[in-house]
Amino acid sequence: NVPTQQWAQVIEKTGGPLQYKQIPVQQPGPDEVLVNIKYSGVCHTDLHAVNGDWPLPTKLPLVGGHEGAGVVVAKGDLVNDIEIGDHAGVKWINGSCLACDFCQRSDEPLCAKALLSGYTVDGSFQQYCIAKAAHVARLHKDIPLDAVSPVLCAGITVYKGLKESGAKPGQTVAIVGAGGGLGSLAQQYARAMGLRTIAIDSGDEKKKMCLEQLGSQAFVDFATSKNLVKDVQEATEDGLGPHAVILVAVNEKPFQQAAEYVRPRGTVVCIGLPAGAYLRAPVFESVIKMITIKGSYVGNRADTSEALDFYRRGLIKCPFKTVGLSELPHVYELMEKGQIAGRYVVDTSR
Ligand code: 8ID
Ligand code: ZN
Ligand code: ZN
Repeated sequence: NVPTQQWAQVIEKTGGPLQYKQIPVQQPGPDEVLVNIKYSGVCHTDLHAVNGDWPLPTKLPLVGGHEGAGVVVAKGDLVNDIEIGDHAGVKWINGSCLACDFCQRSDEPLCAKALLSGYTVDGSFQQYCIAKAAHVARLHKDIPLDAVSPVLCAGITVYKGLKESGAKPGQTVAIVGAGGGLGSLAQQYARAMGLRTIAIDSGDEKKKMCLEQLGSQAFVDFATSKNLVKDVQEATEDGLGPHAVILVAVNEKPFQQAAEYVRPRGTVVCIGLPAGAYLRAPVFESVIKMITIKGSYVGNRADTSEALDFYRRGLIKCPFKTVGLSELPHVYELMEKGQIAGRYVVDTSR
C-alpha cells in the first residue's frame, strides 16, 4: 500500500524556487528504511540549503527537511531491529559509515562519509523518505508526531550543546537567538537540566514567550539594548555574567560579543551557522578570564535517544505552529525576516 508517487517540495537549483509537485517514491536499500513522514519541523538550516549559504554544496535537485517524524512502511533485507509500523524520526545525520575513527567513538556527526538529510540526500519535505536504519530515531508510539518533530534537529542539537557547555545545575546559561526554533528548545532543555536561563532575542512576542512560556528569568532585546554586554551580565544573580553562552542566532554580531559577557572560566558554545561569519574575541580578556570557545554540531545516536527521553517525560514543551507542506515557501519568508517565535511544523498530507 505504498504509493508510487508522492507530494514533495523540490528545488532544482540553489536559490530556488521551491516546487510543490509529485515525484516518485524510492525503494529502501538493504540497510535502509522508508518512512512515511507525517510531520516535519522547518529548521533554519533548510533555508541555508536553499540559499546556498555554506561552503558545502547540496545535492540537486533537492528535497529539504531533516526533522521528519513518521511511520516505517518498508525496510531493507538487512534491517532487523526496527519493524514496519514502528514510529521513526529522520534527523540531520541520515547515515554514517559506522566504521571510521569518529564513528567508533560515537562522534558520528564527524564522520567524513556522513549523509545529511535534506542536504546531501533527500529529506523530510516529502511524504516518503529514506534513511539508514542504524541512524533513524526510534520514537515511542505515545509521542505525538507533530510536536516531537522539532526535537529531531533543534532538540538534539541544543541538548548536546548544553552538555558541551559544561554548565552545572543552578548555573546560568545565556541563550542567544532564544526566540527561534533552537533557542526555544534550548530554554526548555536547560530548565529540565536544572539551569537558569537568560534569553536574548528581539520583539515583544518572543519576549513574552521566553519569560512566560519557556521559563527564562530575564530577556535582553538585542535590537533595543544600549549596552548588551552590561545588560546580560546584570541579568545574572551576581552580575558576573552567565556560566555559558549558547549561540543559536543567524547573525555574525553575537558571535563576536559573547566572549565579552561570559563569566570568567565560562564557555561559549557556537551552534548557529550564519553565512560567511567569523568568530572574534579579545585575546587579552579571553586569556585572563580563562574562557573556552567551542563549536557543537547536532548529536550522536545516544544524544538523540536522551533528548527524546526528556521529551517523552513531559519536560520539553516547544511552541509550534502547523501548516501544510504546500505552504513551505511562506514559512521560509517568515524565517528570513526573523518573524517566527518557536518552530513551524509542516503536515505532509496537505
Ligand atoms: O548542529 C548545529 N550546529 C546546528 C543544528 C541545527 C541548526 C546548527 N543550526 C543552525 C541553523 O543552521 C541556524 O544557522 O542554528 C541556527 C538557528 O537555527 P533556528 O533556530 O532554526 O533559526 P531561527 O528559528 O530562525 O532562529 C534564529 C533566531 O536568532 C535571532 C532571530 O531573531 C531568531 O529568533 N537572532 C538574530 I537573526 N540575530 C540575533 C542577535 N544579534 C538573534 N538573537 C540574538 N541576537
Ligand atoms: Zn536543523
Ligand atoms: Zn564514519
